[in-house]
Amino acid sequence: MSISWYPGHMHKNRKALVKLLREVIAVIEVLDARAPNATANPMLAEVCGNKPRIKVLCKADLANPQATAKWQEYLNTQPNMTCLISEFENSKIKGELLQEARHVIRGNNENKEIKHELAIIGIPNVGKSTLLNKLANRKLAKTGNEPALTRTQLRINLDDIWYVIDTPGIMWPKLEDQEGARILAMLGSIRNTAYEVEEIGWFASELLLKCFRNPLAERYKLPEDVVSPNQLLLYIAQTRSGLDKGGKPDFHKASEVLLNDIRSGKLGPLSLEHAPD
Ligand SMILES: Nc1nc2c(ncn2[C@@H]2O[C@H](COP(=O)(O)OP(=O)(O)OP(=O)(O)O)[C@@H](O)[C@H]2O)c(=O)[nH]1
Ligand SMILES: [Mg+2]
Repeated sequence: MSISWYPGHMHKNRKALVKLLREVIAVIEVLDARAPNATANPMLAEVCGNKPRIKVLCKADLANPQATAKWQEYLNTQPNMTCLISEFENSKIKGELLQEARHVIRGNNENKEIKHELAIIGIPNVGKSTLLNKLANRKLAKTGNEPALTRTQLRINLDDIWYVIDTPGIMWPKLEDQEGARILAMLGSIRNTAYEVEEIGWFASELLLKCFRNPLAERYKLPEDVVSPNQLLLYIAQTRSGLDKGGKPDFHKASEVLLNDIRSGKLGPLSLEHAPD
């Protein structure tokens, strides 16, 4: 099944974003540190035009630190762009972001009379609202592990000069790269009505067996003869998620167990993409 997810509210939110971006001095583009390429919305480059972009690799605590550092190094070489890293339990991102934002306006003379706005943008469920709360030092925006939770823009002032706006996550109309789309589904950035859970469970099983065998084996106490996606999901069904009403292994539930474990970091740090050399 081909994955596609661009509901009407995202089209509306895209229009609102275009309007907002006319006002802001820079954009903070949030990416998932585990897959900075797949979680980058290609439509945003066009929407942002020449606005300075500060990319923030969020959920870095769920990724491999060396791989994330390489992504940061790579993204910092791109024109008109700076890259920062954010982890759940680490609040240094606030100081770093404001330092970067001041750097952006330095050429325009930081005028105490002018208010400067920064928009937090990105695809759903990458950590935009969590970042806003970190910048505000309190929970002002609703957060949660489900895509498209934020439905309207939320503007807050950090001090007399700086304003930050949280925006709803937006996708783009056609997901040309279906491999990337499966990664997005696996990480929870796409609503589960837009894909077959078992298909993504199978995709995740194949990828983990190939590239992350050790954490997988440790989490599920996996016997060595479990080598295929079918065997892995069957094993999870037998040992964890149980049987369906007909007494057969429930592959749907097994897929959900695996996907929830990936999303919440129970398999340890997973970097699914590597920065170009
Ligand atoms: N481990 C970890 N989890 C995070 C981090 N940032 C966000 N999360 C979790 O990821 C989930 C999504 O976070 P949100 O901030 O709601 O994501 P969002 O980008 O605002 O999502 P939408 O509003 O749907 O577009 C929540 O369960 C957060 O607790 C992080 O740095 N590390
Ligand atoms: Mg949000």
